Amino acid sequence: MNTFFKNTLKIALALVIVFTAASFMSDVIDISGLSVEHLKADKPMFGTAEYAYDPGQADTPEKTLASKVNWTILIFVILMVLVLANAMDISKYTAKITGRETVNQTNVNKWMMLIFLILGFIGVIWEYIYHGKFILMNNSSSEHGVDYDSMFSITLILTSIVFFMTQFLLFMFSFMYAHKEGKKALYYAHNNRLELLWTFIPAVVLTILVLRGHQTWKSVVYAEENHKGKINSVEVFAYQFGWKARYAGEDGIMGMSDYKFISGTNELGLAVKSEVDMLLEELKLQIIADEETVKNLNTTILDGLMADFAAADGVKNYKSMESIQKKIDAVKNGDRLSDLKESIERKKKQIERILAIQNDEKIFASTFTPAAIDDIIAQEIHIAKDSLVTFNFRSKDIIHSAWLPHFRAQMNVVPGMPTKFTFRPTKSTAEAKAENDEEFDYYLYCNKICGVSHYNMKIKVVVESQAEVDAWLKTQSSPFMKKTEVVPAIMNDSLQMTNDTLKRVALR
Ligand SMILES: [Cu+2]
Repeated sequence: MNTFFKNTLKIALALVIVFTAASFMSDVIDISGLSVEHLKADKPMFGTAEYAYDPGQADTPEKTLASKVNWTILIFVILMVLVLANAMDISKYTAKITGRETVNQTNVNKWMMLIFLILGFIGVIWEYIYHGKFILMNNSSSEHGVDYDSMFSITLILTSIVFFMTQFLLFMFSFMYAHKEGKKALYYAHNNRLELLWTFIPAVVLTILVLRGHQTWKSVVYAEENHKGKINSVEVFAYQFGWKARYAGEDGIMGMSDYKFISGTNELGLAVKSEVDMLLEELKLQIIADEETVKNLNTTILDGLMADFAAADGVKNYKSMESIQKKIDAVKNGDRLSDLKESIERKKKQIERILAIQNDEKIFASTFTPAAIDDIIAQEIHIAKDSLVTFNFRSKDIIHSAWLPHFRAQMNVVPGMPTKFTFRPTKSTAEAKAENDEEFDYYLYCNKICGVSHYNMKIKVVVESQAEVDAWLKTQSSPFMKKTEVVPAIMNDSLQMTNDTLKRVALR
């Protein structure tokens, strides 16, 4: 009676610990994200409606109560306790003390094998049903995408067959041929025929898969070289955090560009002489201003900062005091000075490099052609259905990756290293809208985590007829076309403005 009481007490205590732990964990861990409800809605995976913000509903009292004991976590905790108990081999000690076997480990293991097999298969089939549609797609909007999709499907089907077969054999044999008292295991060391079979079949299958992959890869990578005749092209320029599209203007030639030419008014760094001259002037003025700051750093500038600090102190603006104090520290410990010197050096180098281009007659002539002046810069990409198009990629700052999921295309966008991708769109935006919904649109996304606003780095892609693309291009602006006509006025204004700003900066 005494032992029975003790055991009951122990079990009750264990249950209390388990429930407390489960309740605590379900409060701490939010598992609502594991729900698959949102996947059933049959929403398009990409487009304007993706990642729609769902405010959800306020928790009702019943819901709150239900979430107090989270059954998934409860089962997890129980399993953990079992594992720990097993690890500490509690049953062995009880067996030693009581003198009889309490748990038959062989039986436990054998049934666990079977349960694991069944639960595992249910899990895999569940995955296929709920997420399979995102993997086994056959709705590609590009020519090569059809091959790409079918390769993916064939690989998944073949590996699934092998997976189900081997897992079934592995766990079923563990269940069927578990240890039995008095029964000896069969020693079966080698079988040539079996070895041959399971070497030869995978070798053949893998060779076929790899060869087909190589063929498809070749057709994608050499699409441009293999095509005779004209290919449409668009330049896609990446920066933190967005994209810009550039098209050749009336002349049909895309002008030269260089990162050294990038300025506030020339974001893509096109080789437009007037713009580059303006940039040179700006850089020279900035150097003068920086040098002025260096001269006055420990006198007027430090005094000014001290006065600012005193003023902020007067009104007890602690936030402002803190930021001013940081600036004062930077002046005193020399950080500001080295920053300024570095900045001056950088600008001098940039001027030097630009002049090297301008002063070399040959390079100058090949760089500053009139081609860049009529180039069109757009906030959308329009491409013609059923024609090959080459996307030429350039990056302003860091590595991005241009991803066109509907066209099964992706290419790294690397600063200083132009990359490209050629493909043939086969489904117009209108057709894709009819297939999905009116909200649908193609997008080019950044697929390389490149900073805080990476998630929002995308540009709309429109597939339409060549005539529609041409009509759209007519509505787009060539920013340097208009400017060249009024350049002197704008240039003077801009220089005056820079001058004023610099004076203000220098005085600070
Ligand atoms: Cu990016």
